[in-house]
Amino acid sequence: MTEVHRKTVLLYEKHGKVATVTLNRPKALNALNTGVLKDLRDALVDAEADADIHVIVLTGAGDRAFCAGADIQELRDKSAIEARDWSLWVQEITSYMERVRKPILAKINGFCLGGGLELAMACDFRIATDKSLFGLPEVNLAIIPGGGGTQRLTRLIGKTKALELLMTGTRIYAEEALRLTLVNTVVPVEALDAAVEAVIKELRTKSAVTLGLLKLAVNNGLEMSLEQALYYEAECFGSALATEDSREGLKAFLDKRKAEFKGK
Ligand code: DAK
Repeated sequence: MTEVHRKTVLLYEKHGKVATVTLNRPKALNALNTGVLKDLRDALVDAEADADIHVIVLTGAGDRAFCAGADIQELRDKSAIEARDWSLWVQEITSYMERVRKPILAKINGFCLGGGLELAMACDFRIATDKSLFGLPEVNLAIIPGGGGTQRLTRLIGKTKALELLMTGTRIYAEEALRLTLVNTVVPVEALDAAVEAVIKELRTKSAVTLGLLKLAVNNGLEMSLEQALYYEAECFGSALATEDSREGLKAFLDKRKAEFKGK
């Protein structure tokens, strides 16, 4: 069954085990304003709470952009205090994306710039068309990324290239983004749906609860010392072993049959 919630600036659909969230301002290249970000947060909260949803896909409407960044008009009109409060609120959304206990796939076709790339970097997979363009061009506006861009880009591709992209504001094509391990997969536009489906199909064979634990172990562990992170991994391992699904997975292996997971 497909459930569609139509909102002006964001589309939120559930089909089978997949929730698709579409940034829906194609005329403004899906630029992020407060309305989009509020609806995005609501959609993610709903998808996380819905036990039927296994995977979340985040994408942009139209064929030109995933998202061209924060809405420059809205940014320009903010006072210093409004900008600080907005900043904290936006950072909370991207951090929440990393805590959502379900895989989030960014499906990218076209511009993926500024705040758009910041959203994509908070996702767990980035699957892009070969015509997609990536960058953090904030320096050209005499501002800096404020939605996690300076930190997540550095963690994903390393300091040398991160500083180059941040300081020059250069846009790179998907193939270069792939080389830098900024994205997982690059395909021609006509193969994008199939590439996303292939990842979803693979993830659906896994236990949802295990995927959630893996995501927490990686994302939270990255912020700890190695010693703390290893301890945290052991705690997550303990939680994984306590699930019904792990009992089923281990037993199915010994029974030489395919496991059937329930996400519990
Ligand atoms: N905001 C608002 N409108 C945008 C936009 C944006 N970021 N990007 C494009 N648009 C609008 C254009 O104004 C234009 O609207 P109309 O003139 O038709 O009404 C329409 O989208 C089509 O764009 P163009 O006519 O410019 O199309 P082109 O093909 O010529 O160029 C482009 C495409 C992507 C190269 C160009 O639009 C462009 O350079 N856009 C701006 C890209 C950019 O600089 N992005 C970074 C924005 S700053 C923070 C969190 C996040 C951020 C900051 C703080 N905190 C939590 C504190 C993030 C900041 C940013 O993202």
